[in-house]
Formats: sequence, C-alpha cells, structure tokens
Amino acid sequence: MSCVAEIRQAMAEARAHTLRLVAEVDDADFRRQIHPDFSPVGWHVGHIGVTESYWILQQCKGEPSPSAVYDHLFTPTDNPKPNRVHLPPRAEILAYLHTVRERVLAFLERADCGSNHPLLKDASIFKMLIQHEEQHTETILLILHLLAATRYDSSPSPVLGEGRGEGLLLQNDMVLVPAGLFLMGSNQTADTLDNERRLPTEEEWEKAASWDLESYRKRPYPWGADPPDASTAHHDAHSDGTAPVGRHPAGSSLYGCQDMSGNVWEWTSTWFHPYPGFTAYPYEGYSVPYFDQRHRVLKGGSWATHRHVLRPTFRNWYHPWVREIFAGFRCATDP
Ligand code: AVJ
Ligand code: FE
Repeated sequence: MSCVAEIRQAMAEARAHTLRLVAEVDDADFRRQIHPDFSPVGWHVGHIGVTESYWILQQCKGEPSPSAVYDHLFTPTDNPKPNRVHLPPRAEILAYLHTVRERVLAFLERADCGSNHPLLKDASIFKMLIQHEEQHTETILLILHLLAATRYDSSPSPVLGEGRGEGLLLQNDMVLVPAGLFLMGSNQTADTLDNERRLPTEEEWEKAASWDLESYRKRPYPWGADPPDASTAHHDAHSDGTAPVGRHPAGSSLYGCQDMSGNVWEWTSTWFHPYPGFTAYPYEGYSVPYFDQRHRVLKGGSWATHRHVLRPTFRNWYHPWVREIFAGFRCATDP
C-alpha cells in the first residue's frame, strides 16, 4: 500500500505536536478546567487516544478495547464536562496513548488502502484521525492561552491603543468581488470531513435559486442554455449537472482580499447546516448534533491551525458567543 508512509508520517507529526504542547503544562494545569466551555488539557489527550483506539483497534481490527475505564472517561457523550477534571495520572494517560499508537501502527503496516471497507478505503479513517488530533491540538493551545492569561496581566498594552493598524493595514477599503460561480465543498471524500462534502445535482441548483443574485437565478452554464460571460464561466462544471456549485459567502483572494487563511478563523453568518446530499461519516455524532441552528460556520483557519486541517473547504463551527477561539471577522456588505 503506497499511502502507508505518508499516513505514518502525518500521524507522527500530529503526535509530536500534541506531545510538545503537553510538555509545557505542569501537572496541576494538565487537569485544570480553566473555562466551563473547555475540558482540561489532559482530557483532550486521553480523548485523542480513545478516538484512535475506537476507530482502528475496535472498528477496523475488531479487537476489544484496551480500557473500558478510559473509553468512559474520554468519550464526550459518556462523561459530562464538569466531571472531566477527574483524570488518571498524566504518565498513565501518555502511556495509554503510546500503547494505542503502537498497535495502530502495526495495523497500518498491513492495512489495504485499496480495500472497499468504508473506513479503510483510501485510508479515510486514518486521515480523519490525523485531522481529529490536529483539531484537538488547536483546542489544547487555546487552553494554554487561557491558562497563561490567569498568570500574567493580559490587559491591552497602551501601545496597542489609538492609531494601531494605520501602518499595518495595507488596504482598508472594501474590495468588490464580482458575483460568480465557484465549487463549494469538496468531492475529495477521503481527505475531507463529512460536513464539507458535497455533490449536488442540477435539481438542487433549482431548489437553491432563491439564494442568488438576479443574474444567477438561471442554472449556471453549462447546465443552462445561456453561454457564460467572463464572470460566470465555470470550466469545471459537468454538463450532466452533477458538478458541485455554490455561492461564495465572503469573497476570494483573487480579487485582492488579504489573509484569507491562516491568521484567524473568520466567523460567517452561515448556520452550520448539512450540504445537500450530506452523509454522516464516520459517525452521526461528528457533525449532525451541531446542525441545530445554534452553531455558526467559521472558515479559513487560524495561525494555530495545522496544515492538515487548513483548506478552503474546511468548515469549523462554534456557538456564536464563544470568544476564546482564535477567530475574528471580515467585514462584508452587498454592493
Ligand atoms: C469542529 C473544532 C468544533 O473540537 O469540538 C473534535 C472538532 N469533533 N472531536 C471540536 C471535533 C470531534 C470540533 N470542532
Ligand atoms: Fe474529538
């Protein structure tokens, strides 16, 4: 299996990242709940291991769980947040993580990416687990920031007051992003998470017509009869109406917008909802419970987002009142 080396490498990178962050935390902070919305660092560490064990050792390999106690402690639906301060010793959690990883790697060496097994096909479940760990490392990092803020005076420095940004902002004006078509979501099944996958049909375009500007009420070329003009050309569309389409919510770097990814997550006005044709993967609980009209989508990724998770189609989500994540706003308006 040719993908093994790449997966092994990415897993090692994610784990090194996790362990490097955890090494900075003392034992008291490891189990401290610094904020009611966020679990202790140590809980995230155990949860990373239990998730890996569940999907690879139990679901793929068919082995019994190495620890029913850990399963209970570190499965979010089994253990409510306020209770997550009651953790085993750090060394024990780290040893558990190591044991699980050794067994997972042994399985990976013999795994068949060409298999039709829904979890193993194209190494999907391994790719999901790498992104799972990296999402938790971003959360661990924000918890480290909250912990540090209790120790140091975090009130704004006077130099950050008035006038800041005048020399920094290269461009303060609004940028006109002409209406146009783009591919929303992804059909790269193995590399993405369930909520960003999309394969709508021509029929769905018609249902979605109410979203759009007057000029896009018609089906896009080449589905519709009219030839495209420059701004609507959509060269990737399949004429059979199976290509994904959408209206961009915020703009595009092509038109002079800056810092579109990797600085702070951008809050959008979009409720986290399923794209047409949504299928839960690898389990209902990953996205479905959050399609509740109470979570907003964030796009782009922050400075703390690992490249395994950084891509234009990635959809993050939080309750709109959450202030501790590495997020900001991009101002946008209709012309
Ligand atoms: C998408 C970052 C909000 O951390 O709760 C991790 C990702 N899902 N384990 C979260 C996730 C299951 C999720 N966020
Ligand atoms: Fe998780």
